Amino acid sequence: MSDSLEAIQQAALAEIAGAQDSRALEQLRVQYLGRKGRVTEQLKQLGAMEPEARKAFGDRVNKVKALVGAAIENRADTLAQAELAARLAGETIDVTLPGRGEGVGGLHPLTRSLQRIERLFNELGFETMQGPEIEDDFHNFGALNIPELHPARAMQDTFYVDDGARVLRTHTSPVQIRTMRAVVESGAEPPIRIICPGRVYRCDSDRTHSPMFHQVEGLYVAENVHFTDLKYDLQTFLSRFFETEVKALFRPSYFPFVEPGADVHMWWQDPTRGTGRWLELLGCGMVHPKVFEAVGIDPEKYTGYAFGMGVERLTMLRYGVDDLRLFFNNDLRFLRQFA
Ligand code: 2U9
Repeated sequence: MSDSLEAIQQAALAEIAGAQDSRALEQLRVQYLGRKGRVTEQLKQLGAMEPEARKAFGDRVNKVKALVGAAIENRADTLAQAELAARLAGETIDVTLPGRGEGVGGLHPLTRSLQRIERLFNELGFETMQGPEIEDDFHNFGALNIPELHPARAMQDTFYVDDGARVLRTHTSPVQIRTMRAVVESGAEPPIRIICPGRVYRCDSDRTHSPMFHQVEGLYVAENVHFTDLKYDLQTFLSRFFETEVKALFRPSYFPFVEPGADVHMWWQDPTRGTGRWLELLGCGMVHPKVFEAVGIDPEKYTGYAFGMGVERLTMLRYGVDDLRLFFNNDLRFLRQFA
């Protein structure tokens, strides 16, 4: 065997034995047996040799090639076994370790509030109704006596979809419209006593406004429904919701879909300072005759009251939360306090 072939073989076997991973081994394979590898290069000498010598040298080169190839295969098996053993050792699970305990989830404060409001009204005889969050102009505006040029329709308040053909509902009132229409179309008559909880959308965002928030609206339609019924029912609800005898104030206000309309305030006593003030809670009023006409209910025969409240606002007051965005950040330190 020529000196350099012998040297190449020794070097190859030594390096292969020392290869630490399959990548290094692959590099050695290229370095020795590749098309331009050190063993392959030896074959170039064949051209300058006598036929006798050529055959003998060719045989030697091929033997070295086979030897180095076999050494690489061998080492590859060893490395693969070591790598597998290392992985298995790393993935061992100690099944005798104690468990970490089952984390128990809790309801979001808004969900709790929403369910609580709904339950309190169900107890007063209101049935829960729901409807779509994408609405058409008639159900969200037209039927509610919100005229074409009313500011509530302006771009800054309403999210339009389908090139303005439909809207994300700006209140849950379309559910009341749909319910009254369904009653009329079925040939039935009032009384109707419903509560409509759900998501609503307005193009508005700051410390006290979120582009998506929750409302609960209510509607009671029957013969001889009066403003006093509205006052009594809301007073009852508020005292139960805040778990104290709420002092309520009804102050005249304007909404296109009610007449008369009112804002409801409650007296808020500061226990530490001994002072107090009126806080606005919700809006309400007697259903506007035009709304009854739009759905086909006779306003001469029936009257009704309606009210609307923001669930976030009521929840903030009940729990003393001062930033609306806390409800939507999903910070567990905040949420866990309600679990
Ligand atoms: C029909 C007829 C009348 C629902 C009403 C309010 C007054 C009101 C606000 C409270 C806080 C909206 O979320 S908020 O910003 N709502 O003040 N809502 S009367 O009146 C209706 C609804 C449906 C058919």
